[in-house]
Amino acid sequence: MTAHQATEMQLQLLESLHTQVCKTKNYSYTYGTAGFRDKAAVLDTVMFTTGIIAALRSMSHNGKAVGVMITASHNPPLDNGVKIIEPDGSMLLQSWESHATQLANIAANDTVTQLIQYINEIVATLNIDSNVTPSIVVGMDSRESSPRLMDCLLSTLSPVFMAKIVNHNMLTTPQLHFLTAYQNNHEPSSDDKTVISVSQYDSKFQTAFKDLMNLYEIKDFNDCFESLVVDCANGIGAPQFQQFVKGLPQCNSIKFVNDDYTHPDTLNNSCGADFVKTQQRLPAGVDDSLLNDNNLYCSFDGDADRIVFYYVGNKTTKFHLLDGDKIATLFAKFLKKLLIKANLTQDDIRLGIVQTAYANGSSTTYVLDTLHCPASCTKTGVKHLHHEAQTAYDIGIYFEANGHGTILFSDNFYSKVQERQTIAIKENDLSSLKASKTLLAFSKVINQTVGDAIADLLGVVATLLISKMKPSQWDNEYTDLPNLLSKVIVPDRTVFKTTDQERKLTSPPALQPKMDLLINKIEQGRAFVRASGTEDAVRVYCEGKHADDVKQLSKDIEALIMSEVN
Ligand code: 16G
Ligand code: ZN
Repeated sequence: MTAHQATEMQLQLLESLHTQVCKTKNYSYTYGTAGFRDKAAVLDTVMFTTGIIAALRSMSHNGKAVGVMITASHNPPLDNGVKIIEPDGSMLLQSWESHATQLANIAANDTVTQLIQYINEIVATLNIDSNVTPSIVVGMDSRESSPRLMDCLLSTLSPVFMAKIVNHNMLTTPQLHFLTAYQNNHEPSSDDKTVISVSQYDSKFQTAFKDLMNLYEIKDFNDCFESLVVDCANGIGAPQFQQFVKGLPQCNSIKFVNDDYTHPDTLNNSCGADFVKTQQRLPAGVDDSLLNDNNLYCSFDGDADRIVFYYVGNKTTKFHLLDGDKIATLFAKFLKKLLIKANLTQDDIRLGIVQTAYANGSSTTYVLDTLHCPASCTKTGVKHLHHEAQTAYDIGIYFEANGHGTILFSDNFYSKVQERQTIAIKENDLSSLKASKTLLAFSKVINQTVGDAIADLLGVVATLLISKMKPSQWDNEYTDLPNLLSKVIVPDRTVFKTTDQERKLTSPPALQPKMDLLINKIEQGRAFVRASGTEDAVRVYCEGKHADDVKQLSKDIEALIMSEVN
């Protein structure tokens, strides 16, 4: 719809919907690191405008399906949020983030005429064909506010934009990323009655996992651990993964905790990936009956796009975290070995790891010096890591330390491995043949659209089982340097500006030189400060050889920040 083409009726409709739906006024919104996030109570206006932006984005892609997910991930139950997914399953193109921000702020602070004017501006500047019918795929997490916000989101799509809508209701964020891409790749013919649903996701990843297990004749987890205990953060990952594993006989021994998604007030409460990673301890619900040093444990976050693993040490209940850095290095070691077995060199297929400044220094040293793989560092936020993995490597393994990540395999990867497979068949080189087959089968277990707790879990379990590796062996590959993450509330976090992938502050100007003096005083010291993209605070990360030094460094930097901003 554009003003010059819209009928008078459509304009009136938009005006009355704007009045009905956008109750939050005089408010400032930002499309941040992972979309809009805020208290659910103020998100009606944002949902209304996100529907409009998603429709325009789909039209700009000539009607390809665009996804919209309502979730606030690991945030508390009363928060919510929304993000837009590109037709290929990746995150919204960065240049559109400012359109999303501006439209939300106009809807909250200006008149409907200005709103329509801005929509027209987007249409004109981006040369969008207003005759195209938009196609939108929507989903939401299990929060109490999600259905209400879904109504706000859908309010304009049918009446004003006549959009084609596929509503998947409750599902995980990565499932929606996958199904958005799936819908665009499987445009049904007119006589095809296939309904796109989560069952396509399930069967794709179940089949991939079964194929990989069959290649190694693996029937259960027994070689590596007794059971796998999955903490679902009381979120949507619980019913989705419970349904998923029904199709997998190898996964019979999985036990679930914190799977009460029907009580949204318990979401992320003392459980889930964020709790386990930041508190470095077991989540609620893992009681004595589940504590076993032969078990492997993992935690999803509220929308199941993050995962961390852990185990409890021998004879004590000492907690050992296997975070995103450990997952990335596990995958890198496994895949590198397979490449060598398949007679593929680093020149044929470039395997690399993408991390952020939060990666433990030991993990980076291990990647470079032990695995001899290249490592890149990007700014925080999945879109940055994803982009680097896609552009710099053929096997781009990207993970944030908090457990958010996946692996991207390039076209060159597929063609080179297939080539090697043909040669191995000709030469009857069974070891190389099996390695090539494993590489191809493993790539199918991974959700390449975005980090996915379910797919990453399958990848980790398969890697451990094939490598016959116990959780403690995985952990012992390298030892994390002691580290501390804290946050400081400041009057205005926007004055904190960084460079060098957020590893150095440029503003306030006096802070970095003062921090450097403190950092240089401790052994293997490293620290950085950055403004959070999701909370009104600045984050301080410190690491060093000795835990006491790290604690002191963290305190000193917090004090420096306070003296600088007050
Ligand atoms: C968002 C990001 C996550 C990042 C976190 C940092 C996505 C999908 N999620 O949750 O990757 O680690 O923000 O939060 O990009 P911060 O800016 O508050 O430290
Ligand atoms: Zn999440």
